[in-house]
Amino acid sequence: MNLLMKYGLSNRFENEASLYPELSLARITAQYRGLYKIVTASGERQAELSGKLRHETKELAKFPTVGDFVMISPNADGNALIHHVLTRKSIFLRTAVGVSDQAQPVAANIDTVFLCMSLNHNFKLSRLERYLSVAWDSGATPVIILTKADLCVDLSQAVSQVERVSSFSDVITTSVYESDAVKKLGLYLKPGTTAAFIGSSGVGKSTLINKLMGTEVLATGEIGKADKGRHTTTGRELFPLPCGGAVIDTPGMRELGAESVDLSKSFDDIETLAAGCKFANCTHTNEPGCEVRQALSDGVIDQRRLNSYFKLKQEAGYDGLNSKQIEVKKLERMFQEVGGMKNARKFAKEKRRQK
Ligand SMILES: Nc1nc2c(ncn2[C@@H]2O[C@H](COP(=O)(O)OP(=O)(O)OP(=O)(O)O)[C@@H](O)[C@H]2O)c(=O)[nH]1
Ligand SMILES: [Mg+2]
Ligand SMILES: [Zn+2]
Repeated sequence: MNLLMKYGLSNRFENEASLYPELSLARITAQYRGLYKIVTASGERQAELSGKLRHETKELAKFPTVGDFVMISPNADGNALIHHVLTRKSIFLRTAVGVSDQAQPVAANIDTVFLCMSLNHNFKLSRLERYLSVAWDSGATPVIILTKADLCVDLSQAVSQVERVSSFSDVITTSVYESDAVKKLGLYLKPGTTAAFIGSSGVGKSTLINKLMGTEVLATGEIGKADKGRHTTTGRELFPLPCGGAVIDTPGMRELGAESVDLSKSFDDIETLAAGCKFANCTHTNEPGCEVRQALSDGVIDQRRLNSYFKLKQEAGYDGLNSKQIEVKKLERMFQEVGGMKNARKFAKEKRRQK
């Protein structure tokens, strides 16, 4: 059997790989100091970038990362050489620490992002909103996992709070003391799919993955340790699961950059209200005919959620822009590498015509 079938391989990638008959298909399972751990049809091995690929890749986000399907050739020294990265179906990015303006790839080709938050003192709705925005932007579907349900005093209240900020996502609660986690998460882990676990250190990501694997493969740690800034999981790694799907474990991410966030999905209620404001450039602070302020005074939305919306909008560099302007700004960013605003305008015009 092709080993890659256990590692989330689907037809889409098999088809694209057939365009390179002289190379073989592999998936990146881990990455450390310039070296990659990959799995091929027949087994695991190490790989490095070909000189050409390294030279031609200008953007940090375009470098191969965990979850990428790549085309390789054997190399004399035993390590394989990576020549191409197959077209990604999704990419989870974070703003790199210490490298300004460059987004760093966290995981590629993920179908589901399990956003984990624990129900004890890690519980913070604004954090979840931020994670949700970044997740929607990745192209994968976020599913919210509230961990450590055993430590929560009022579970139904916590869940309804979370449901209010996550209109499009499923919400799941788990606890190590209950055995149904595998069943709950298994729904999202069909063969040929990949899920990534994202969330602060110590919320129980590796604990859940161990449960899914049915063995204690991964080290798990004490939350006290994690609070002091140490992570139990130190690198990202992709694992095959008995149920057929593949999962990526990640270390807790301190600051997930809010770069290029999709506000329309995680704040769809506010964005919908905003569309009805009297002025197209309404800032929802003191303008007459503001639907957002109206909803606030009617108790339809609360101040905390509105503050999160403002904060995220500001951080994303979209402060003071309405949703149409945000779209233009996004296009601008998207097209920076392929010819700038001229192309973006053309693209936007065509898109408008299609509507
Ligand atoms: N009470 C309780 N503790 C849990 C639960 N799940 C995990 N823990 C504990 O929380 C601690 C951290 O769990 P990990 O799985 O290592 O957390 P992690 O998210 O992988 O952390 P990093 O690898 O640092 O990002 C461990 O001591 C676990 O035993 C739970 O449902 N209830
Ligand atoms: Mg871990
Ligand atoms: Zn308004």
